[in-house]
Amino acid sequence: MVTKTKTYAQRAKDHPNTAAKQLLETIDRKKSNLCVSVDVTRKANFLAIIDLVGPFVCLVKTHIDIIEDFDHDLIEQLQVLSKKHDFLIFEDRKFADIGNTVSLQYSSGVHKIASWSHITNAHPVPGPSIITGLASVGKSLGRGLLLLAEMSTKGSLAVGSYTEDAVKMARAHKDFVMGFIAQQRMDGVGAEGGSGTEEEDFLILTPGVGLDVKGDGMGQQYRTPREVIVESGCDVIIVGRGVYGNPNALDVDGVRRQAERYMKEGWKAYLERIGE
Ligand code: 6AU
Repeated sequence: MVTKTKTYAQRAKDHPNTAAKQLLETIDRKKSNLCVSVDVTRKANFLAIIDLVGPFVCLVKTHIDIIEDFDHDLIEQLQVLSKKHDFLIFEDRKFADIGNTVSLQYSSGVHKIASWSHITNAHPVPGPSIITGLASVGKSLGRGLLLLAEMSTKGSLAVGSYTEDAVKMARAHKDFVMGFIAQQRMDGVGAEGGSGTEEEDFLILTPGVGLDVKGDGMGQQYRTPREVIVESGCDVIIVGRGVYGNPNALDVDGVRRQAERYMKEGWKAYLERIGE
């Protein structure tokens, strides 16, 4: 697997997808393949956690629709933090509807996701029209889309031919699809003759990462950064509760310490993968 052993910097150099290139460059610059998922419901907590983890991440992942006191100022402050700490923003919207509906959900409503989120994701379940619908809004803005080819949860239905078809859909829309939410590299998956496709470089962003526990009692399954980056060849580790802990009793030093810990583990695993 050629891509697996290339450095992030080498992959950034010629990457045709704007958002993928930006993310690879950020990873290389900050020596961090950590994305922190900030799944909290209050604006103050949300911004406080992002300011704490900012120095350690390449990407901040949001679920903007869970924030109870959302307002436009939150987006402005998020963008200020993105510049201050040099990270990209990924709204984990998991679009899953017809092209027309997702284009409206992406561009409009209260959240206007496309205007501030560099990266978003979608379930491939509606077929290729979900990509073209989202691309009609995001492509000219230089945004990138991740398809959910697999999920981290126990009993996920996104396996086998579903995953293969997701990869084929992405291959047909490489200008906008930058990669996958998945549990392993997708090189060669669904390719004719089973061969790897050297000219493609999809980024694999992987949730379900934790160092201290194996699950959350609600279907989530955790693997270590080493399992994800070295053994499965993924590119970015996505960590939520493992970093911020209990949002109602925020431990400021603890959040910083955990972010640094996951960043170091993720980078150590990457160096092992590329043979350094
Ligand atoms: O580390 P956690 O378990 O606290 O949070 C994991 C985050 C959550 C999920 O909505 C998301 O990752 N996620 C996704 C994404 C990123 O699309 C897919 C998946 O298969 N599993 C998963 O946990 O915000």
